[in-house]
Amino acid sequence: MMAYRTGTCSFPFLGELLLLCGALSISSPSLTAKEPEAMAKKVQPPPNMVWIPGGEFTMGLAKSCEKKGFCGDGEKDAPRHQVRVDSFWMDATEVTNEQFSQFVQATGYVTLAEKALPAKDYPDVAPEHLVAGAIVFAPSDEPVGKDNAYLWWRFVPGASWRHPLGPSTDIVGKEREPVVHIAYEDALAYAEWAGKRLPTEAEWEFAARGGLKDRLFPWGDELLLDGKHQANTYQGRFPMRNGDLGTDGFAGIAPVAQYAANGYGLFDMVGNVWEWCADWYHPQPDSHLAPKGRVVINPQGPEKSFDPTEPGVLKRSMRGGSFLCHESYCSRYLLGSRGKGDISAATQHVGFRCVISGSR
Ligand SMILES: [Ca+2]
Repeated sequence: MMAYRTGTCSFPFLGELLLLCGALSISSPSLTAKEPEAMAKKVQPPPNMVWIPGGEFTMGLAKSCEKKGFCGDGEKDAPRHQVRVDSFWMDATEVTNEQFSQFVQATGYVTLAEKALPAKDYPDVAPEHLVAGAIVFAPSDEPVGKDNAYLWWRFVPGASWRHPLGPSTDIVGKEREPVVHIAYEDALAYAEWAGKRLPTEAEWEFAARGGLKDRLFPWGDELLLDGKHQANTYQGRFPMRNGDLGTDGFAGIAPVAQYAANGYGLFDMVGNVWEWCADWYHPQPDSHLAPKGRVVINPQGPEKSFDPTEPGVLKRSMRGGSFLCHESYCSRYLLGSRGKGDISAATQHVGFRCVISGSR
């Protein structure tokens, strides 16, 4: 992720509080005649969410990535281990512009990208990077190496979820596209308002697998199924101007739910936009380590952020890859592979979805 707008502040982890807000559990020692009816109302599925039955699974990249040469840069920080997660509800789709607009209209919330950063809090950041704005994909006019993402990203003043590519752009007609330019605290704020929380990495991966075991994608081990794309990624010359051929049906971001859902009814767990998870990022999180043969139960991530490539930047994990994932560059759309994001960065290919703990 980019280093723009990188701060030193941290943001409170609201997961535990939100767990309480979102719980649908029922307990009543003495039932009356009216209570069964009330209980029936309580266990109605939350709108636009699907039930993820908890269970045990192998977390991490499936070994089949080795045979296919897909492992790429995702393998080294996605070690395989056994994990068990409790059941939960999950948004069927990424949070859309329409949904985020409802949140903003109800609360007056202003996202991080819409606010200029105070110079006194960021003495090491150049003044031109303290203005309100966000990080936008900037295709190259010439072929470039794939080892320096700064070559195809740029900070655009005035870019935000309302203006994804800059001040002259808007989201009219894009109500069903996932909201983007969402910093981690923005995702938390939405989740709290909605009575939800962000998923842990373990929950996210368990859900993304859709009930299948040891696969590279929610639908199997091949990118295409019966010759057809199953997710919005990138085909063509990356990251060239007009290089995105859109063979999968979309050049750029797609509206949500344009491809088949996985086994749990979740859409777009691969591609389209990255999704924030609640865990701090660490390449080898202690919370996921267990003696061989033991199962890690409901891991919550490490206590601290640590990215060896940018050790001073606070980062949270993110999952799923985006519309910019290309086989020559990014293998992190594979199930089990991991992403990471500066919590204070708002970027064009990052969004989120929420979960609710509880029962049904
Ligand atoms: Ca595409």
